[in-house]
Amino acid sequence: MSIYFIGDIHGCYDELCKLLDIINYDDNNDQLLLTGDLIFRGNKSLEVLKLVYKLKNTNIVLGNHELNLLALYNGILLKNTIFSITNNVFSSEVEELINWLKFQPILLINKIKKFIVVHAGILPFWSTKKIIKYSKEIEFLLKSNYYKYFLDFLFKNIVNEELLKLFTLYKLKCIKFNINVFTRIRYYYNYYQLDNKYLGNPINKPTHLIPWFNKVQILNKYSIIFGHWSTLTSKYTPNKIYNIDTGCCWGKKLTALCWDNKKYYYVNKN
Ligand SMILES: [Mn+2]
Repeated sequence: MSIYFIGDIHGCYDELCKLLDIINYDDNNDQLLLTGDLIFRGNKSLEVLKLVYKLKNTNIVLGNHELNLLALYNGILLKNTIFSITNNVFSSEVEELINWLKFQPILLINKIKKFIVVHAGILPFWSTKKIIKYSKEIEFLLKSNYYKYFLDFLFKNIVNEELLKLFTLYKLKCIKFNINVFTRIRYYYNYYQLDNKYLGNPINKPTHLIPWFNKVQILNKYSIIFGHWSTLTSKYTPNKIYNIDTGCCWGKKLTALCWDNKKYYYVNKN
């Protein structure tokens, strides 16, 4: 039995199949963990979702593009407001997939193998306990009957009274900040404000920006496997920080990491 991670697939279904072939993935014995952003940009998003949905020993964490899909499906975002959306995600089969997606976690933690999987990142001072608590709050809202209201708040800042029965406005704002950290962070500045402009490597970064993975406290206990940052090169990340988004949808490659021997496998974009 082996554990494999695969980075951001973004609708690159053919490359995913090839990669599963190369690692000889056995759904009965191995485990596959995906860093989120399975969809959009590439043109086979629906095929990717259907495949992952049917694999039984596979777990994903939600990325910003899965949240976009949930918002699109609920009419909170409009199709033409998302530049990366492609053709065929909205077929008749999608309802079942949406219901499955909203039950997927923001974070995976393996306390025995000592790793955490998240789409984008965490903040350096967050303890294991906090990370679990913050992710559970988000997962609770996504699974709940109030999930459309939560998406309204997330994408449009609309506060429904029903939400305020669950959390105070201040708490809701904290939850929104946390979900943005888990699914979108690359750099922060000034008391942990998230930057969404600079995508490059730390070597050329504007001086006020700090990459999220600098001085992460829980690295003394856990490794972190993440995606979301296809322009980040591994020589700029500390030990135990594994970025496995290698920009397949941008014409580069799709990456798998085998946890047992830390070996990487690649498939170039077709
Ligand atoms: Mn992403």
